[in-house]
Amino acid sequence: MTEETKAAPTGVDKSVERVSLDPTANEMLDIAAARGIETVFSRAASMKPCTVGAEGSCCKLCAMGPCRITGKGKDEKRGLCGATLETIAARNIARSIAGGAAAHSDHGRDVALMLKAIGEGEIEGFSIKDEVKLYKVATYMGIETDGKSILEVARDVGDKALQQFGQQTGELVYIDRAPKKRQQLWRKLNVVPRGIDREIVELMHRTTPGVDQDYESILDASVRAALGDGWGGSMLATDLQDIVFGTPVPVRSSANLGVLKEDHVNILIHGHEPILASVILDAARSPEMIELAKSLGAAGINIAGICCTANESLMRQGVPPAGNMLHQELAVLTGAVEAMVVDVQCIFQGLADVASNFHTLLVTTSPKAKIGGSGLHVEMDEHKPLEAANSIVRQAVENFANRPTDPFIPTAQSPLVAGFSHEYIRYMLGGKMRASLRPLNDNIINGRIRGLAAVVGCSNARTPQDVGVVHVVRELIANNVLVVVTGCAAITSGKHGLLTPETMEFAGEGLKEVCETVGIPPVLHVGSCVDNSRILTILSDVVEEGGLGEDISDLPAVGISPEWFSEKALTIAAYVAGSGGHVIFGGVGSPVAGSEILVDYMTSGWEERYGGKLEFLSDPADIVTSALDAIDSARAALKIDVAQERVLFDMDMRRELDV
Ligand code: MSK
Repeated sequence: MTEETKAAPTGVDKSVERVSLDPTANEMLDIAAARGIETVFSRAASMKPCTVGAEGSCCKLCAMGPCRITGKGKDEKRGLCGATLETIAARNIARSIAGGAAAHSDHGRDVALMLKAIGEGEIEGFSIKDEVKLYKVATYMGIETDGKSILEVARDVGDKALQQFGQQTGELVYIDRAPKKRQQLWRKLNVVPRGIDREIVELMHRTTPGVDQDYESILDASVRAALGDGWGGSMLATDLQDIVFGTPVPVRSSANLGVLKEDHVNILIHGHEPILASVILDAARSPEMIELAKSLGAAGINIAGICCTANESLMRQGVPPAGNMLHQELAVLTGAVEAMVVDVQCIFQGLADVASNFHTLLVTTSPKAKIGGSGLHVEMDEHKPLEAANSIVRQAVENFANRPTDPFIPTAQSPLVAGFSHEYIRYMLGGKMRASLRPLNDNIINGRIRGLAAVVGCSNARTPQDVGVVHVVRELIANNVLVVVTGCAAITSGKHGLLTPETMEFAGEGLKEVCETVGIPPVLHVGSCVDNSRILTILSDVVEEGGLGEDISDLPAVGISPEWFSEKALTIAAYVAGSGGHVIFGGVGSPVAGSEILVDYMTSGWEERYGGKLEFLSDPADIVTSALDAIDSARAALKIDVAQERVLFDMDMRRELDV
């Protein structure tokens, strides 16, 4: 935290005290408790999760159940149809993976539809922001560009992208972007995705009662659907968003609730798709709206973000994130938010209840995501999005007059640098003419950088907010591991001051030297949830650069989600493990913990099959130990292992993490 927080109001409910590493969150929960407003945090304190469901041992797929397989001798027990515990647990996680893949990929589909419509001149106010990337993607897709206008190329790229969703046979085009050895393995194992939608639908079919009853087969199909997301839906979302909204380059901003402004109309944008952020920003910057705001006594209009809409708009327009997923209700509790405008994913239904205690307008905008209640639904016509945005911003501005006289905006905010797209990382390391990852590979080989870690994913009200992410990131950089962050973990890192060049002070000597030379922070913000695909691209590029093996599974690299909550996180885990990555999840434990057979298969079984694995470790210290062990084993196998001391936290660092 860079600034002192204001004294919080009194009326602290001890049951929700210190549920976050972020003092700002605890302050806002004091307000909720004092006013008797329920939040996700207070519900987490009063409602216990179902332990049978949590470990994947409950089958509710048919009307003979639900069948709960628990207790002594559970491995011998069966559901009414005879389903074994491992089949039940495999079906449960498979359906979560299908759900996550559907969410990311449907997001990608909407961007493809948008690009095609831009190419056909059907969307007002949008053009192609990154022409270089448009041509690069056209090349990936084998699209002829000679003699075509930019808009015609955009139309054809949009079309080809849309085909990837409905394709029934063959291979997704982006599979070719994986290391050659990985592609061969996928073909041998018959897990190359044929079409993005096809794999998701087939996974739902397989897991309906009476179809696939072999846990290995169910999990192979899960990996296939997840690969269709990682190397398909999500990768397309990332690429096409860069084409339309611009490929991110480093940008300065600030994170936490202190970015809200007492004398401004505050509009929060929340969800996942950058189109919402883009048009709301355009509307809010129009002289007409600013004039209206001033005429009503505000100094201006302030836009801030929550969740991945925050990441998308932060990276491209410098919009400050007000917080990660668990901050959505806390932001409304300030009483200083005129409108919370949402699109899709990670939006709590409870937001409507919290907002009803204040003047805040909760505005849904997607036909796929309505909340009901007292909220407002202003559907964004994809062909005329600015019309809806103008209407929303106008209503938000007019709502300024209804703001309570006693809003409480904490002052805490931390400066940050975000926007390290994989293109920018290459440029940063090699310059415009020789953009390359060579310096990165060389410094991994010489041991200055011990390895790479992607710290990604959510926050979860069942575990203290931010503790896992902050602990893991700080310990890894102290041990010379270069960290990239996405999603809510990126916002968490930003809130806690880990996304600035000054973070070097916590880095090990080798990593610090590299960061000083290149001029980068040791923790790089690379984007939103769908931008985990950028991490796949970076890993493939590192392999291709040479000197660190022939496949992603050879790299001294790990993927970690210390505080996951969403099924989308499980999909990411499955596509990273299926791509050869060692994945570690923290927080709430394994969703297949009920079946030892499945736990073993997704660790050692997957390691044997894919060279990657998924393990669940709830203690952040264990996560760090496992991550460093995985990195060191990979270094030893590559014969680049130089003995390195494990750096332990000093007392000050530990005290800061002590919750
Ligand atoms: S928003 S999926 S809580 S990262 Fe992408 Fe955050 Fe997880 Fe949603």
